[in-house]
Formats: sequence, C-alpha cells, structure tokens
Amino acid sequence: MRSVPGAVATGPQRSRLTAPNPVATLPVLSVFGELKTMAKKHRSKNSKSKIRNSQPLVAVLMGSKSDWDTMRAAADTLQQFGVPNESHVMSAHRTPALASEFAATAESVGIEVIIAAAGGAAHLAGVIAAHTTLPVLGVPMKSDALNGLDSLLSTVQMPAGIPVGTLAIGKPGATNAALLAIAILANSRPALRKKLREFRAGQEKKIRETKLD
Ligand code: RP5
Repeated sequence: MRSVPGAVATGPQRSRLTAPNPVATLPVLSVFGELKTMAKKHRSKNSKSKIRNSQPLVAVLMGSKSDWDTMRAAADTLQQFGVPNESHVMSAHRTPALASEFAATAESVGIEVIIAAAGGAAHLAGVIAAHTTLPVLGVPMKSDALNGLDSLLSTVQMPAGIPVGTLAIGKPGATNAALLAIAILANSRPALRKKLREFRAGQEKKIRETKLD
C-alpha cells in the first residue's frame, strides 16, 4: 500500500486514501467492475467516520489541500448537525482514476450526497457527477487569477443531462453546500428536519435581536 500522489486525505478519513495508485494498477479507467472491487476492499479497511461508528452520508471532496481552509466550513457544518461525513482531496486532472472510482462506488458504500469543490478550470464536480446519480453539489473555489469567476463558470455551466447543483464561491458556498446536503438528507429524516428548522429559527432570532450602535 502506498499513498496516492496528490490525493492526501484531509480530516477524518486520512487513511482511506492510502490505496494502491489506481492509475498504476488499472490500465482502463472505464472498467468499473475492477474499480469497484478495489474500492470496496479499500473502503472496508478504512470505514471510520468523523462521527464514531457511523457510516458517512456525505462526502466532501476537494481538488487540492489548498481548498481545505475553505471547505472545512462544509465539514464543520455537517458535524454541527451530527451528519456523518468524510473529507478527501482528489482531483479530476491529477488523480482522475481515483475521482472516477470514488464517485462510481460512493452509492454502494452508503454515501447519499457528494460535495465537490475545485478552483480554476474546476471540473471536479462535473467529473464526479458523470460517474454517479447521487446529488452532487459543486463549490467553486476563489482563485488567484480570476477571483473564482473561472471556478464558478466551470462548475455551474454543465451541459444538460448531468447536473451539478452549484453554490456560491468560497466559504459561503461551502457552508451552504453542507446545509443543502442536510436538507436533502432531511427529506427522509424528521430529526434532521427539526434541527434544520431550529437552525433557521436561531438565525432569525439573531437578526431580529440585532441592535445597531
Ligand atoms: C484545483 O486547482 C484545486 O481545486 C485548487 O482550487 C486549484 C489550485 O490547486 P493547487 O495548485 O493549490 O494545488 O485543482
């Protein structure tokens, strides 16, 4: 076993990405049978969640560790609502096989929503969405060159057929991606719906009670 270059796990699932390099071991990326077998073996050895003994329901993916400062807002929000989640770095262009493999097998391991963040020519969310019918929420990262406008357009402008629900650029988008993931999960989880309502009520109370100097 060795680390996959450019795919360092961030957060709770650090060990999950120390799989054999799929690029090296799989000559044909579209052989999903093989990919699935490999991913299943890998996941069964690395099934820890940030919330103990819980199967992650949301995966937070990002193209680079440099995105983590922003994307920890998504992981923290999920954590705040008690939603089991996992965070990983994987890239559509630097680790294409790993990204495809993760997306193609996510549903079979219990993931229900995938959040995918990337910057620049940001195609991670689109590539992930291409390999799964799970809802994929894209978060455009603020970029140095164009302040995130490049990331936004690359993520949001999916041609008809493969949707990516795109949130705002940067931290607001990261937080809202988590809240939207929670709203999706809450459709079949009344306790989560209740928490979401309480969260909204808390926000409302804060604004109503705001006094200016
Ligand atoms: C994208 O390129 C990443 O999502 C990141 O936002 C951007 C820059 O990556 P680094 O050069 O910082 O690794 O793939």
